[in-house]
Amino acid sequence: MLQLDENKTAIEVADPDRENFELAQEAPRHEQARRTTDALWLRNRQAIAALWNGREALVAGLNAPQAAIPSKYFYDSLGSQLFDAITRLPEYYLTRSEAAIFSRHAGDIARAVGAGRTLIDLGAGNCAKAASLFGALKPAQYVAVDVSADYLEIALARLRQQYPGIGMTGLGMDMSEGLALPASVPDGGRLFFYPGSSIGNFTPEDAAGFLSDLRRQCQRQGGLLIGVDLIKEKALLDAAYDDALGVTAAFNLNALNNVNSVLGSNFDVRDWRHCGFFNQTMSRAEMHVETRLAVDVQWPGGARHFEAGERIHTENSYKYGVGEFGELLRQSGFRNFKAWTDQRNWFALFYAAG
Ligand code: AVI
Repeated sequence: MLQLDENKTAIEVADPDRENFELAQEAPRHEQARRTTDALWLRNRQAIAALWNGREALVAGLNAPQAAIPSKYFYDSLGSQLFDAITRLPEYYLTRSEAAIFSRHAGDIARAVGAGRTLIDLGAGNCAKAASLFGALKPAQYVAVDVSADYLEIALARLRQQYPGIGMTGLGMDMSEGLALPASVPDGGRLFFYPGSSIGNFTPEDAAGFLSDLRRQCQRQGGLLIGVDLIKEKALLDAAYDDALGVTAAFNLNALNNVNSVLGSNFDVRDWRHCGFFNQTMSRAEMHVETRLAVDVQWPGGARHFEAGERIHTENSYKYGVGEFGELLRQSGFRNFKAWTDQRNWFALFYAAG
């Protein structure tokens, strides 16, 4: 088990083999980069199709005794913008804590990772986080993956102008269906980037499955840079998932609008309220939508009655200890890792060599 010294914000478990990171200068950047808008829109249609094909699972979730909506339904175009706003809220410390780690330990992180990688940004959103690391990490290529491809395209259009030397590809993809990278993504020197503690949105069992999949896809000289939110005082976590302005509430309730457009259902958002809190027993922040009154919701081929006060579970966000997450990485097949934390020990960034 790892111990974190309060005054020490970096933990080294084992140094990655430095020679392994002499990489990819050989990668023919421009040939390997696919940057056409057409390709992106094709994949966008695939991502929309994935949500569409997920309708069966969505209906099963709505009909379950404890109703649930998969959290991928947060991220339509409006949902992605609301999430962006969440990251700027005073209560939502995660993004700022992670940024503080990057700026404090940039040199150390860059040395661990090595230059010339294919940076594969999982859940890229507005691509700002990865772009802020281009200077330090010096990737040869950037592959942005997100379920909301239209949002991605806007961000990539701007980045291509700013960084003409980095080949850029956008993939509109639903990663909850597994990560199938196209052949245009080189298999050597992959650096998977999974910031923001998105791994917390998987159950620990599913997280182990996802991490094992990434480990397999690392292949030659690959690695994973991943952000993880740490267990902390309940009041801080309650506020982070139920902010004073109600932005998280809008983000959560917007899932009902997205479900309406995918399923043709008739949820009336005004009938529902947001619930967000930290469940200490399960070590996870939970989000639910709760009916203000008894409602009947219909969709083509189905319907469900909800009693007043009934909830639909929309998200879990698991919180870990540093040692506990290190163990998960190890179980998932990563050989060794390094971890850095912010000064308050609220958040950790891990680099795991494949
Ligand atoms: C994307 N994910 C890491 C966020 C989280 O904190 O679990 C989503 C979120 N849910 C509510 N606020 C933010």
